[in-house]
Amino acid sequence: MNDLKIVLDSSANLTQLDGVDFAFAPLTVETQERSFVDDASLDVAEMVEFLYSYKGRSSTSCPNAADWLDSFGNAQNIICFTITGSLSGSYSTACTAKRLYEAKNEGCRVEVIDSLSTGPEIVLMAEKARELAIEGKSFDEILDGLRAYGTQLLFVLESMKNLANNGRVGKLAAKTAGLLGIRAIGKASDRGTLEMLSKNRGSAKALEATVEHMKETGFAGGKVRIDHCLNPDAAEELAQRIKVAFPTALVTVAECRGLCSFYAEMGGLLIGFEA
Ligand code: X90
Repeated sequence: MNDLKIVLDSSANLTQLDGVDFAFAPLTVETQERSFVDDASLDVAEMVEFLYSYKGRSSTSCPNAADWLDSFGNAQNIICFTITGSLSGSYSTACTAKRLYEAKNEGCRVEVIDSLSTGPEIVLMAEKARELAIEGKSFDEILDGLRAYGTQLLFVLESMKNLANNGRVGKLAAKTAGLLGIRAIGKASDRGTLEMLSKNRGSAKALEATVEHMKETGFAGGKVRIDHCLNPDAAEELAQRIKVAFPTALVTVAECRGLCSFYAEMGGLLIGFEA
């Protein structure tokens, strides 16, 4: 299929995807003083520094149907991936946009897929869709291929304050992160919620445990994508550890954009992988 458009929301941390028609719809990070639209022009580091010292209330909001329609443009065949519908309204507004778009544009097709995840796991799914499109597969064959594709997401967080304050995780789970030097590791559950796996003291221990959790979660040496929030050193060290444990692993490192930076917070890592 040479006319597939891939559309995501900004939770995927992807502003560009070569070889295929592509767009993304931004989420927004809001504080009482400033609002940050998570588009390609956002200065993520500046936002994270601001939030780090900001003491007031902050929250996020998902794209509305009009934002999604903008990113659909006038494409004929669209696959749209959203952040987990269990924690965000993004999936629901994308479904509304799909109904409006298909009603208005006869013969056009939009498939909305709830990733039940975020960040790098969405990117793996989008790259799989692109690969199948470039191979010449039909729309339905691409959807079948995506259903058969197994991926997982782990996270390593130094603070879960914003997740807890916005009701995306229980206060008790959030308490373990945020203690000095403690990193909480968890995964995206199969219901698209946060599932805690372990707490670890210090960066080295946390990265070692992450590789172990990847094994337990079914990783055997395929594609891995690590998105970090202002923590390139830990991301690189984790990439090295993964390559030592799995010589066939193909590891990519990238930066979180605004939405994931808000929730993963300074130092946070998100690891998407094939499993
Ligand atoms: O609609 C909105 O305002 C967006 C709400 C998003 C809430 C969760 C974002 C999580 C971002 C943190 C760790 C990974 C969690 C895995 C979830 C399945 C990243």
